[in-house]
Amino acid sequence: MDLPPRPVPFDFHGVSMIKCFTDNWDNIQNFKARTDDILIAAYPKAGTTWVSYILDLLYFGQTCPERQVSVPLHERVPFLEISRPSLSTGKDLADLLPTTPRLIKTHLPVQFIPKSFWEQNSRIVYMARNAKDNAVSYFHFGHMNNVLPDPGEWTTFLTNFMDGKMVFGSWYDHVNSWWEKKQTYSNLHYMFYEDLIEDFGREMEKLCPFLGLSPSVEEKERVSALSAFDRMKQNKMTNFSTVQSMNQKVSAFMRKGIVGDWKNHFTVAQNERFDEDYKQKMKNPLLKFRCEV
Ligand code: PPS
Repeated sequence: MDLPPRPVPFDFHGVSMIKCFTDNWDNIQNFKARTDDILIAAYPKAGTTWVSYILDLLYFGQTCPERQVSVPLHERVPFLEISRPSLSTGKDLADLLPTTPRLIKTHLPVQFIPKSFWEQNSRIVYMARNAKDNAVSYFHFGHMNNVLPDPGEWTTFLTNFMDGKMVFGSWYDHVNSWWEKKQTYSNLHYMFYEDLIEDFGREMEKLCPFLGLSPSVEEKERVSALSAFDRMKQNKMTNFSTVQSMNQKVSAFMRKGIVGDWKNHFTVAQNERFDEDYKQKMKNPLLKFRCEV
């Protein structure tokens, strides 16, 4: 079967984007957020799906068990900015969500978030992942998902990552500007993938009060068990096996789910160059990432 040609990124208000995330722009910008909406924001491949599933289980795991086995996670937590021919747009799916709260996913950099989220003071959970593992995950995803530009060879991809020539722009700008936003917008919970890997229970103790939830010990254990990597990888509702554009024979969506896979990809020279460049771009001493746990 012939695959459709890969899209070519273009500059969109200073951020590298592709058409399927900008075609529905006016409708996205006019999205009517509600006070009780929860926006799950992350740079691509930072663990968006993991957080989405955790929130979905916390809110609806007990009350809507049938949804858990019949509706894929990407429909329960629509991707706000996506618009693909002959499929409902993420914005329309979000509008039609029957749940309260509505859980909505986005990869948009902070300056592109529809203003109604700020006006409504909606809760936002931001997930960040260290740049090296994030780049590796994005590289493999680019190969398996034909909606994205061709990532090319690893060396080229890594240079493009460092130059911010990625769909949704620069990782450095994304994590920094969301971090800055947290200083003035208190309804934003900033999480790290590495922390969640290291101590899931501890991170739940921070997340649940932010969400206004106080699940029982048993409920927290259930969420922890169901959202474990291997369980999500086996679960057809969370492993994206129903999404046509993804060729999971090339690389699984639930690929490795670890901290430190970058060591299997970066050469010593690439790592040195990356670290040097990183120091120039990541000057805020309060925003610290861990590349191993
Ligand atoms: S996307 O397509 O941008 O929304 O991808 P995203 O969900 O942000 O990131 C995918 C990576 O997250 C890993 N993942 C997990 N890791 C640990 N535990 C759990 N439960 C989990 N769920 C998803 C997924 O495996 C991708 O990372 P890599 O490194 O490629 O394995």
